[in-house]
Amino acid sequence: MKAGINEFLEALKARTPGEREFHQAVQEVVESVWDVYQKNPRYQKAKILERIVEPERTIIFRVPWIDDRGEVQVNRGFRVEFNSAIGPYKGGLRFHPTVTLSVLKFLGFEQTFKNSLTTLPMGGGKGGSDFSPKGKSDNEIMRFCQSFMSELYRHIGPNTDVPAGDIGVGGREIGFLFGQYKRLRNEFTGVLTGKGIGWGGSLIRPEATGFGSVYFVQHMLNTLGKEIEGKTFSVSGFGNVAWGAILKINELGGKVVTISGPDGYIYDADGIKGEKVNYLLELRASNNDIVQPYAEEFGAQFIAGKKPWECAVDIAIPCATENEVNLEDAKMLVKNGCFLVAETSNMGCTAEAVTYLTEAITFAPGKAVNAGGVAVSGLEMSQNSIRMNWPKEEVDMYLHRIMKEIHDTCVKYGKTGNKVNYVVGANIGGFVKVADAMLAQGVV
Ligand code: 2IT
Repeated sequence: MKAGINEFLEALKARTPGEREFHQAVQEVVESVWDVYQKNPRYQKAKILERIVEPERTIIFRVPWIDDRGEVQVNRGFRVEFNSAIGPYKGGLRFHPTVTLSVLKFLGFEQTFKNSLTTLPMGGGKGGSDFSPKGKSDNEIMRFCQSFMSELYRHIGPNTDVPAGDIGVGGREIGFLFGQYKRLRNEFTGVLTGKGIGWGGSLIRPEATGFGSVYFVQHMLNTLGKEIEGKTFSVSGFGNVAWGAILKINELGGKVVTISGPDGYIYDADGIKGEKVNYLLELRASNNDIVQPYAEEFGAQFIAGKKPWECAVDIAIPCATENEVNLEDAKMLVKNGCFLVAETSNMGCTAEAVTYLTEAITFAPGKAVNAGGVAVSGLEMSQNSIRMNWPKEEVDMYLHRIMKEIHDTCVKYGKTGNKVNYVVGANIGGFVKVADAMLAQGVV
């Protein structure tokens, strides 16, 4: 690592002790943009890097609620408003016991560059809570969402900060959150995305992250002279993102043989298709956070306590959570013939896995591959602003176009010889636009 980078990261770590996930996300970006930064004295003079790693605002609050037995529960709520240089803060809410300030700072930081890559005017933010939806009743989830929004509502707005879903926050939770916001503000506005179709949501938003990821894979394959038809995929996770990706892979003639949960993974040699894909939605709605019931329902294999990366496939699409692919997993994938990894979870691969995969095969990072989700959130905001609903063909057409533009940006900034370094391309492409906007707006 270059001495300057090391010095920068050491100073960051001293200022933000223990924020491991945040440090990991910053290190990847700083390593990618360092040379661009060194060549631009205006960036340096304006201390763009020092400013860009500091959230504009961080809100941490108590979320008290009453469970079904009448007992008081207390969780912690967060909203990290990271960067508003190119638009209102935009990014999801995560409800999961692993949520910490460090996790949300890494996510908000990533979101800033991801949103920049989408070409739409959205800044970066992320929020959530250490609340675990697992095993909770719908009423408990509603009471939690209402309490969470009773504080959050004063910090957000359609031109200020527009949250959406992430892990543990889907259509049901967005509904409860939106209802409480509307009640408190007495305003029906596009303050959240991922809304239901009948009340301001956008067609294709539920599918968008998965669809966008597969469109991105199509472009990656094109540059290699290959196509999706006939390829075998391993997918991790079983939520909304995995569901969308699996739908699109099937449509394009690929075969998906795995999904996974915290309990282990499913291997379905016949392919996860047809009614099996819709079953994923039932699994998620059950609030149990396990995939094993799939094996019982469809007679597939369940491998307890393991990750799907030990299976032989052509292409791997991690769709679950951060650091779900480590160096050992990455080596196993490559050894078994995998030639492309499209990271669809945010920071789904450890730093070592990213370095290894980038050298060994073709790898693209989450902030490029999974940007279709937030891109369609941006389109939902546009539709809300003009009080219109676009047909699904139109939304899908924009999504296609945006994923192609993100791929083009990665190629523009990341191509050396005949190989594309998608990590470098995405980081520089996302960074330059935000940095230039910060420069133009002065020291704020
Ligand atoms: O990580 C992400 O991009 C999301 N969870 C979606 C964010 C959004 O605002 O739609």
